[in-house]
Amino acid sequence: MSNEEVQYGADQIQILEGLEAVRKRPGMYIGTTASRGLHHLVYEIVDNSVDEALAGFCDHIEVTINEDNTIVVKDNGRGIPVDVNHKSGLTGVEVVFTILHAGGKFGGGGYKVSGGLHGVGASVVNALSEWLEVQVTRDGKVYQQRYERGKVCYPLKVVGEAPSNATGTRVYFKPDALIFKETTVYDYNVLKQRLREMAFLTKGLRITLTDLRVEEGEDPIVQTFHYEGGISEFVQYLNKSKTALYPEIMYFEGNKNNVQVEVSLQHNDSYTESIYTFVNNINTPEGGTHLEGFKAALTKTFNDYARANKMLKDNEENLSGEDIREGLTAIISVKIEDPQFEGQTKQKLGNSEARGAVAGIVGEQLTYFLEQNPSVAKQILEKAILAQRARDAARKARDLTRRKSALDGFGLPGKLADCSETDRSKCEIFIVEGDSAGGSAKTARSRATQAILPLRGKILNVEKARVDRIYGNNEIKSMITAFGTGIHDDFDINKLRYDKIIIMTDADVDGAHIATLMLTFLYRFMPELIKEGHVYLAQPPLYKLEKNKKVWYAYSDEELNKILMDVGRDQNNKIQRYKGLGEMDPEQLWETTMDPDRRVLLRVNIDEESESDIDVTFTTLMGDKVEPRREFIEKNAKFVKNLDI
Ligand code: TTJ
Repeated sequence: MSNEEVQYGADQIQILEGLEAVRKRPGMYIGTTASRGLHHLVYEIVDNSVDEALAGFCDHIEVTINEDNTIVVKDNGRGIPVDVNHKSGLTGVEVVFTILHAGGKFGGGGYKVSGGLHGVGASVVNALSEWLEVQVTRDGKVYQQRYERGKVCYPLKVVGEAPSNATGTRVYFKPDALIFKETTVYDYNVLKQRLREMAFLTKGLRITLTDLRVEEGEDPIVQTFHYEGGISEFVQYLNKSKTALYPEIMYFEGNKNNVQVEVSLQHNDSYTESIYTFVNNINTPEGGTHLEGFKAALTKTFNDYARANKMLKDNEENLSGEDIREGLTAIISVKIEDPQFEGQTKQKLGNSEARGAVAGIVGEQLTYFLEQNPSVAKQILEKAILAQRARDAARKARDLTRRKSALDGFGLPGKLADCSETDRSKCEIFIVEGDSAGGSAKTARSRATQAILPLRGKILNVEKARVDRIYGNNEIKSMITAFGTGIHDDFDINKLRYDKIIIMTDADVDGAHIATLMLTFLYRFMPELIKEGHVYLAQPPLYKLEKNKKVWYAYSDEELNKILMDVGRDQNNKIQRYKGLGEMDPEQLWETTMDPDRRVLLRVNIDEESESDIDVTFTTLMGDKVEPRREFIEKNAKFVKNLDI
């Protein structure tokens, strides 16, 4: 055996040990072996092709999900080098797929994508695949190599001829079911989301996703993502369902401190801020230095412009960053050689050079843009000045409710009919739609433990209003003071004056809408009340049935039918359909909806899994003693709250 062969053998053992380590502790390399990790394999391979695109040698990547959940990733780049690297004695291809951390970086152009769990390389995918086949097309030939659970099956070999100008790389793999025990089934939408994002972030690149898992005879699902405008089109896409404040989408780019920076932005007429940040095409949900640089430059540039153009007078305060970012949609994308990730989940950029780079480029180019587009500048600043006034007004309104609640009791709203019981755990408050129903409820209630707060008409939709209107709204102010908990930073659940907050509305569409608006307010401003189970919906009946001096109430059509089956359908039945709470006299309201011994309440829950949906779990609460009078079917209903993504 020659010296060289011994050397080769020793390297082989090291390589196998490396990939074996990946198989032993896959979580260390891809985070999880659940569905997320399975999808991560695809991104890991695609990242290599994106690098080739960034280097300027590839403009099309095709990803295919085969019928058996194997994956093909194919690009039209230069092809992974096939010649033997003298140091390792291995072909470029074998280095890429068998040596840890040797992600496709062979000098020249592009940025190595690393940090977090990304950029761990194709060898990790290889190690975690039952088998993987790579084909490289270059120099008029097609080369191929196959691996099984990371082990080389045969040396790289020529398997065919190719047109002399064709080049590219194709990887075909099957995730190992021994590793991905939970699932080996790909979710089209998950891949779609990420591949679309990658296409937005790499302008000009075309990414095609094909799903072959369709019924026989049906066409495969094929989608192509291709954005010549890059992140400007990303901003346009995010603002699609909103009303833009001005038609222009700003785009700034440049290179500073070895950081490549791209920023795009446009305001819409909403009040929320949506900024998404990326480092080497990886999302950084916790932001970091690039985001800090962006915010600092935005705040300074707009204030400077406002002063220079007399939109802010000398004696007026600067606009806050928050005011300027009201309704802003923005994408910040930086590329950096050696990104440092910080924070709990390693999703926050730490490199300080990124702060200066983004601030410098945005500051310079935004200043120029505003000078060239004074009408856009004016619209943004007018919105920001309104936001500033709203924030001032909100602060004043909040101070007011704060002072009132400090007086405990004296500041209670005039319309509130409070209860006399001092033990809070026995108290409940009914929030009632309309003054007339409020009047009946006040007559019907048990004074000791039940308080009534009537609200007039529809309450404000807090999703669609600025803070000053929210805090200025009388119905909302009444609720805040009645509950006693304070709000926001002052919120203290221990000060809650009632154990149960019961929303009582008509059993019709309008009533349901009002209840939804109420829940939206509570969810946005006092989510703890819902999380701690203090919020309920009253259930007024839909029908009253009278027969031979006996009375039944039905809470649904099915229930009415059931009762009619029992008592018999004949002309002695007197059926009354309630259209609103106001149609019931106080006694009926008490019997059917308010009496703790007879009523049915629904408790409102928040599903921890998807906090964006408020789940209303239908639960019977039949008071403390009596056994349930009627059978109750447990149901779930959803008040879906569409949060901005
Ligand atoms: C590197 O520089 C020399 C010419 O080839 C460059 C290269 O490696 N390009 C390249 C790699 N293009 N595509 C890849 C690639 C594609 C897939 C699907 C998977 C992997 C691991 C790499």
